[in-house]
Amino acid sequence: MKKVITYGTFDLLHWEHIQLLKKAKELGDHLTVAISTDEFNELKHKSSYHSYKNRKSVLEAIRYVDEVIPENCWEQKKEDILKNNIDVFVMGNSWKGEFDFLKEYCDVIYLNSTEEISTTMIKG
Ligand code: C2G
Repeated sequence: MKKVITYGTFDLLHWEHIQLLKKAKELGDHLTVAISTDEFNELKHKSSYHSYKNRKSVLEAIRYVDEVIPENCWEQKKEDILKNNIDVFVMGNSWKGEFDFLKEYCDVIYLNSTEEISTTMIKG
């Protein structure tokens, strides 16, 4: 079974998030999403409208998502990949190049998105 992982806050889910999750799932058979906890969001200087609990339940309702785990820190990716036997790490191209160090452990793919939408824009 080919396992894929991606990371993010996924607040106020919009169609570009869905596109990313759909394309990520198409790269394998199982998609794990590591969703930023409220505490980690503070570290990212990012406030989310919805709580971790609510953002997690929304993601779990999406057909492309097989498992949701917490993202507590920047440094957990290598351990997550090894512990969960991940084959492919995927992020939107807003992160292009940032996680190339993970190529030692799995494939690293940055997916194009028009980035037309941002949660901040939706919040208004
Ligand atoms: N994304 C996208 N298009 C958008 C907005 C976001 O493709 N219009 C992608 C981002 O590139 C990311 C994912 O959707 O891969 C989640 O985006 P956010 O929820 O904004 O998460 P982010 O703040 O990028 O946190 O350790 C990684 C971080 O947790 C990523």
